[in-house]
Amino acid sequence: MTADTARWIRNFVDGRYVDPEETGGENRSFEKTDPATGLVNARVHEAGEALVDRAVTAARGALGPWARTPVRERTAVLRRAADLIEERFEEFVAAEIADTGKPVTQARELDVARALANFRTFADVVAAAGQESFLTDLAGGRQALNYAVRKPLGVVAVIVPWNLPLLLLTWKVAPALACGNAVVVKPSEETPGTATLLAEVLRDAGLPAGAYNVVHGFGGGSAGAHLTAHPGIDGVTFTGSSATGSHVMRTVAPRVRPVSFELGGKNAALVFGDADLDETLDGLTRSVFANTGQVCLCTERVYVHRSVFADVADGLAERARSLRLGRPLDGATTTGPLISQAHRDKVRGYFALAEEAGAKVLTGGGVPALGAELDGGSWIEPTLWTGLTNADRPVREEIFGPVAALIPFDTEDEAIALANDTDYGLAASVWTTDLRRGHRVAQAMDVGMAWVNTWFLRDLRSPFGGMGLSGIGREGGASSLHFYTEPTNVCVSL
Ligand code: NAD
Ligand code: 6OD
Repeated sequence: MTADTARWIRNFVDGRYVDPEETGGENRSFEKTDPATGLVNARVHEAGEALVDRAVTAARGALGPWARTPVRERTAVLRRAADLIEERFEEFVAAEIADTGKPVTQARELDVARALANFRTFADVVAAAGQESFLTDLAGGRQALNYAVRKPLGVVAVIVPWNLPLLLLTWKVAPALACGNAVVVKPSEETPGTATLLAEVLRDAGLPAGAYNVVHGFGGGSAGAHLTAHPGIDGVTFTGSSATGSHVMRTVAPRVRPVSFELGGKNAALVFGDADLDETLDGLTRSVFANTGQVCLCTERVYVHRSVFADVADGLAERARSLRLGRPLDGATTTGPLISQAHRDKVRGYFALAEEAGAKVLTGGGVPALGAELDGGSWIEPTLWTGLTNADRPVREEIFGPVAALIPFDTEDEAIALANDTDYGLAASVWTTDLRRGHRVAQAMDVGMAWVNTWFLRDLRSPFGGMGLSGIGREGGASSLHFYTEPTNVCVSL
């Protein structure tokens, strides 16, 4: 597809698409390329300050009526949205692939499947939510009744990244809407497609105009910055890098708006000598290489007990070599490209740093030649290193690619100290057949999520988020209800 024939992706404000011609002096657009080929496959209309303002104004207008809609009707809209995504499942899969180049099996089984689960789960969670109340004993035998009513937070700015675009968007939009908020979403400039399709689905599911708006563009100087600086937003839920999170926090600080931040990670796996080798290698293969390493939860540091170090290193390298890079629509493809050439340059920068630090490359370390149109894409080889330590930049900084450093340890205490020696605190996985050790070590991890003998196994009712540079707050189940609502405590003297 050439730039001239590429499809248009438009902004969606107040229940309808906005044509580029309607935005006068702000009529700017940018090209979207297919990461698998490097070819332009869409033109995206960029929202300027005036269009972002229209979106926030529309959301403010929708807020009152939507917040007053009974919970059973709001949750019915969410369930219809899930049904409509199911009906248009393959369209969502195609849009996600066009934006990311990810393998069709993953788009179906993870990305779009989780959008359904997000809507259905948060419909259930909000429908079942109760309120705390306390009977307070007063002097003289009297009592007071305290109870809290939860009100929607208001107009929520939802800003999301490119790695799991629909999954991460619906993870926030579903609870926000279920709680009665109106949202203005800003998808990543790399992945505008599924957020836009979702607008049609929510409209068709009966969501009032203005309750879900999409503004496209970049961060600084573009839609992202206009949205977070807008005085009409009541809070920001953001998923992305720690550096951008810090920037967004400074932007909203003067107006003291609440933020929920799901940020970067530098996650560790700890493999003990008693681990089930096959189960561990299968788990590590997923946790290091899933989505081409572009999941915030991916493992980039693997600490292995010295007694099994050689077996784990050899076994993981063999599995890495068996991953199949190729066309997204080929059902046998396991591994897609990185999101962009710029991101590949960043990952390759860490390949150079690892080499300078004396790393031994167990496998990978380069750019594959896949032939034909794929050679224009941003492909990278799954890569494993030994010979690095926690002092080296490739072991300290988030790379966000299909790479990991394997580092030996001798004792449990040493493994815990190595894993916790990081500025991040998102996730960890512990591999052992000694369940007492599994609990002990998992609890000692300074992270938001610690898995034992598994990875990225999710119950959407449980808290999700990170410590340190990995974020602020938690979402999921009751944690989402807390972020997307504000309580008013009522105290009645009885
Ligand atoms: P990013 O921070 O560059 O961008 C994220 C979003 O923020 C995009 O929509 C972008 O346009 C927008 N943005 C950028 N600058 C902005 C600004 N000044 N104001 C407002 N918005 C702005 O991140 P990315 O490269 O898209 O995604 C990768 C990062 O996201 C990695 O660090 C990864 O770990 C993190 N991530 C974290 C989680 C989690 O749950 N903790 C999940 C997925 C990704
Ligand atoms: O599973 C989730 O709910 C979630 N927020 C996953 C985040 C993955 C990061 O890339």
